[in-house]
Amino acid sequence: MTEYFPNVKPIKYEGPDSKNPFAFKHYDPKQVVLGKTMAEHLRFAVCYWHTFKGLGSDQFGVGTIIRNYNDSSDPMKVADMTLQAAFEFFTKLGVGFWCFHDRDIAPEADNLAETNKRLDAIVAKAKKFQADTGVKLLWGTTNAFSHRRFMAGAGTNPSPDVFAYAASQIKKAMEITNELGGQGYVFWGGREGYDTLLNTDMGRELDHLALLLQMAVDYKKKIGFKGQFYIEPKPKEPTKHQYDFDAGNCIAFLQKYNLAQSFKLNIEANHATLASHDFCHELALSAANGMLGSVDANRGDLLLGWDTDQFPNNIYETAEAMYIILKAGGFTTGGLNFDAHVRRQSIDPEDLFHAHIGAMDVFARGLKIAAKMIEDKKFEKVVENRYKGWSGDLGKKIESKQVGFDELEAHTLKNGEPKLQSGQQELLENLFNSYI
Ligand code: XLS
Ligand code: NI
Ligand code: NI
Repeated sequence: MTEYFPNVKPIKYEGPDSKNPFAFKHYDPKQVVLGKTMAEHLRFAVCYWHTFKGLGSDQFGVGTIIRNYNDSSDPMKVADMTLQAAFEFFTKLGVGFWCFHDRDIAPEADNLAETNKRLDAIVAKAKKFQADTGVKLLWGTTNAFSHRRFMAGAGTNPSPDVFAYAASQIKKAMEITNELGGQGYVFWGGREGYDTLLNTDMGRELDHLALLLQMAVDYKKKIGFKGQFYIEPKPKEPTKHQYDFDAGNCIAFLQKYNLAQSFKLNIEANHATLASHDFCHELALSAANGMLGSVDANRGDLLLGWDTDQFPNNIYETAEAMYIILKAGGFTTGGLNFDAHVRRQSIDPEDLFHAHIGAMDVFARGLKIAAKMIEDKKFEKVVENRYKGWSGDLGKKIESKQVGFDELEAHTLKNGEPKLQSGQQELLENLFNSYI
């Protein structure tokens, strides 16, 4: 078999003192942290689109990256070689999972029937690679945003024919995800939004998006697909405004259309900042609503206003994120998918390894720090203490709905000004620093 990454041997854990750039310093898959191994906690996934199909193009220029698995004019030959390269990469890196869009693994043909045949051919091979390597599918999805037919959206398209096309693509993508034992399926509304209100019937588009999702829920039952459905919020890009703006918007939308039971959220760090939130806010809001499902682990650049999809490298952020994730019970079907790409000038195949090794290590460190914070219970006690009034007489009465405005007014008239307590933010930030 051709080796596509001949210069790289399987990546091993060598510990914090190692100077080997092709080794993990913190990610030790077998190390047990709070009762589970690091591999079980972190459930790392490599994404197919950026890692194997991304060639460094941007708004100002075509790709800069040349890969040996692209070296053919036959698109299915390229698809075959890429799949083989991908599984070599997954196993050398030692990740348990991968994620893909239908169009990443097999290119579109001239019509849907032919396109689906191409998919079937690749999926059969992927299934064999999965069985041989033990690498599993974290989630699958459809690309209903790149082709020109989707220029005005998929489920929110003004044309019912395009809606039908999108439904057909999702149907097939769900089937192949099921065939590959996918643990989830993601809906990212790439162009489900608008560019100008002058041509947009917003209420109708929202209704249609919900209809499409309801059909997917029905079809999931029909084919017995057991994976978890996720919505991935993003506020803008490519459209000016996307309906799945942020976690809060998605949750309200799902509740309005009675879909909340069938979905969780896939939170992407860079999408959070595009929505003027931060990654941890989106995780915490999802967790507070019982809807934290999976994560697209990446980072943006505060000075660039778009989805730069860089690899995560901020230990403060991964520590706080893992703290929230662990507090919410940890991942079940979800995991940490590196929806990130190397920079345009990182043209060597080895750069793909450096990117993932660093990202896995920074999340492993985050996990270790978060576990220590949980064991110490210091932050837990601070929060407990801050809300302790709610365990007193008045708090209990309010929470159990025994009192209303009249009783609360009487309480206030009797007791006067409430006693205040410090939020201690600086103290707590110092405490957090002491863990890093
Ligand atoms: C794009 C999204 C996309 C989804 C999957 O910004 O992050 O890659 O994760 O369609
Ligand atoms: Ni994403
Ligand atoms: Ni993104």
